[in-house]
Amino acid sequence: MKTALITGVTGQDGSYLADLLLEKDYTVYGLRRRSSTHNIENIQHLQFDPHVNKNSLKLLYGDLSDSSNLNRLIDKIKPDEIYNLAAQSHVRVSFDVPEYTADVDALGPLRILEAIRESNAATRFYQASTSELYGDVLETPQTEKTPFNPQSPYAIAKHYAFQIVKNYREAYNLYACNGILFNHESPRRGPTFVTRKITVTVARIVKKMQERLYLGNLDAKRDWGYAPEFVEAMWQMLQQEKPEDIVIGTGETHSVREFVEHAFAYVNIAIVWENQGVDEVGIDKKTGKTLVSIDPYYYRPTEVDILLSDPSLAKKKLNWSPKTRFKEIVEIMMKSDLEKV
Ligand code: NAP
Ligand code: G4F
Repeated sequence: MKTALITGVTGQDGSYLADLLLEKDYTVYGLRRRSSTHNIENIQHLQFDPHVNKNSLKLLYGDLSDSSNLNRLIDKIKPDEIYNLAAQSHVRVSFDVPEYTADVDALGPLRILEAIRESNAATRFYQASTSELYGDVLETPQTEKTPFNPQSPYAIAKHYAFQIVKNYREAYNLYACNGILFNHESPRRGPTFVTRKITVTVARIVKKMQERLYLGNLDAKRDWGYAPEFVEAMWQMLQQEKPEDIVIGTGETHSVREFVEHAFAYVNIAIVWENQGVDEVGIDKKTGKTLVSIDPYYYRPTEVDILLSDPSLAKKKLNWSPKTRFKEIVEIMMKSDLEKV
C-alpha cells in the first residue's frame, strides 16, 4: 500500500486527488492550514476521523511558509508520493499580496524539495505548475517547449517553482516533475475564480437573490478542462519510469463572454451585448433587463489574453486525454450551483 501527502487538500484539486488516491487504496495524508472558519467543504464527504475509520484521510496542520513543520512531517511520514497543490492560487490577488505569494508559491515547493532531500526517502514529487507561465504567449498552441513569459506575481512565483523542481531533479536525481496544467473547473472551484463566480451568480439571479453579475475582461480566453480528469493526470505523472514536465489541457479555447452566454442559456436566458469597454452590458433578450455589467476592479494590471494547450505529449506518455468539454463543464457547474443556492 502506498502513502501520499497532498498539500492544499481543502482546495478544488486536493479534494479530487484525495478521492482518487483513497479509491486506489493509498494511505492519504492531507496538509491543511489552520483557519478560524471551518473551510473543509470540499472534503466533507470523506471521513477524516481515525477513531471512526482508520483508513480515512489523515488531516495534518501545516503551512507552506513553515519549513520546520514541513521537515518534521515529511521526515516522519516518508511518503512515497507528495503532491504539492497548496498555493495562493489567485492571479488577481497576487498583485495585492505579491510577497506572500512568492513566499508560498515559490519558496514553498523549495522547502518541500529540501525536506525530501534531507529525509533520504525515495519520495516522488509532483508540483502544480501552470499555463499562467506562458503569460503573454510567445507561441500558440502552447507545448512543453513554448518559452515562458509570465505576467503576474503569481506566475513569476510559479516560474521559480518550475525551475527549482527541474534543478533538483537534475542536481540531486530526485523524481520531481511539473504538471503544466491549463485552467480546470468543477463544482468545487473556489467562488472567486471567474467560472464559478458566473455559475453561482447566475443561480442567484434566477432565484432572485441577486440582480446583476459584475465582471472584468470578457474577452480573455482560456483552455478550460474538468478538474476530476486533471487529477488523474497528476497521479499518472508520478507513475512513469522517468519524471517529466507535461502539459495537461483540452486543446480548445473559449472566452469569458462565451462562458457567460452558456451559463445563462442553461436557465433559458438569451444574453445580448450592447455598448463597448467599461460601458458594455449583457441584457436579457426577452425582458430587456441588464444582467451583466463591467466593474473595472476586476481588470488586472497585466492580463493574459489567451491560453490554448497542445496536450499531445500527455496523450503519448500518459495515455491521458480530456473527456468533458467546455459546454458540459458549464452545465455540470450550473446544475450544482442551482441545487446549492
Ligand atoms: P485552490 O482551490 O485555491 O486550493 C489551494 C489550496 O492551497 C487550498 O487547500 C488552500 O488552503 C491551500 N493553501 C493556500 N495557502 C497555503 C499555505 N500557505 N500553506 C498551506 N496550504 C495553503 O487551488 P486549486 O484550483 O485546487 O489548484 C491547485 C494547485 O494547482 C494550486 O497550486 C494552483 O496554483 C495550481 N493550478 C491550478 C489550476 C486551476 O485551473 N485550478 C491550473 C494550474 C495550476 P485553504 O483552504 O486554507 O485556503
Ligand atoms: O478564473 P480566473 O481568475 O483564472 P486565471 O487567472 O486564468 O487563473 C487560474 O488558472 C491558472 C491556470 O492558467 C491557474 F494557475 C490559477 O491558479 C487559477 O486557477 O480568470 C480567468 C480570466 C482572466 O483573464 C480574468 O481577467 O477571467 C477574467 N475575468 C473577467 N472577469 C475574471 C473576472 N476573473 C475573475 N477571477 N473574476 C472576474 O470577475
